[in-house]
Amino acid sequence: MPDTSQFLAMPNAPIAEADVLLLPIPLERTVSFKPGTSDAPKTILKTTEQLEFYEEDAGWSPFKHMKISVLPEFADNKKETDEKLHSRLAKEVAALPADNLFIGLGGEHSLTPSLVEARMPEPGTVLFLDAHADMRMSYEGSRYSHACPVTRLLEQGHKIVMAGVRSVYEGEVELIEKDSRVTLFLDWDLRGKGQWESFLQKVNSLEGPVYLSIDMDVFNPAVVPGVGTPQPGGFFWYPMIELLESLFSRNQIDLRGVDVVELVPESSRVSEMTAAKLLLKIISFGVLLMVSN
Ligand SMILES: [Mn+2]
Repeated sequence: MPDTSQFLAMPNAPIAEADVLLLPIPLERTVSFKPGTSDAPKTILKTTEQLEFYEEDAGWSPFKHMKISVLPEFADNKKETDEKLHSRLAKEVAALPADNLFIGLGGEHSLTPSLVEARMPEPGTVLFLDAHADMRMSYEGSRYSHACPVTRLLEQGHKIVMAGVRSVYEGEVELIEKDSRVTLFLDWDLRGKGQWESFLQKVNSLEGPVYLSIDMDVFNPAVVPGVGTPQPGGFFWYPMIELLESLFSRNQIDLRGVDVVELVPESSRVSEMTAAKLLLKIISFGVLLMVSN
């Protein structure tokens, strides 16, 4: 029996009928600091049982109007090489219907390029929210490390808008400075006068195919203490909502997919509740965007 969870304890719709497809990906191969992200998809989905059906920011009950399907977990076959695993992930996601809101629930950040390859084969923009720049060529021997996804995304030909970054090494700074395809909003810079507004404006001016990747370590550790590689600073809850509203109110974008990665469940359960609620917001705003397009 494949291992299948539910969102808000609702029955899963048949894949072909679903407005929202959620794929749990409990991938954990290259985590470097705090382990446990392979437990995140199941724990976050279990936590969704505590959410309300009403979503107070958009002011509606999204599930009265849409169907969701939580897919069986993408299994990590430990005998498979990283390369084989990632190409199987891309292949399985590419085989899914495309006329829906797709959400990948990690698992470590190395899964993003495979999802983007499947959902956005032509050049587009990846909005990459992360405490780290994740731009190493390879890390601890693997090109498929959670420290490398941005490098893979650039190789695929995408533009990157990166925000919340507050931990970079010198080589990454040099790469960002010379690559005009990368726009960086350092976390500290977002605190400057008018900077947050210009970031929202950038998000609100995106056009064409767009993919959103949220590393939960973009949040301040007081909001989300449970992540693999925490960093002081970072986003609080309402700025994240504001950011999502800016992105999803933009009906010129063609949103190809979203992922939420790198959570590590912890004893206070605040981290998994924040991730569960973030998923509810993404689904609510994302379906409103699909309907308006
Ligand atoms: Mn990351």
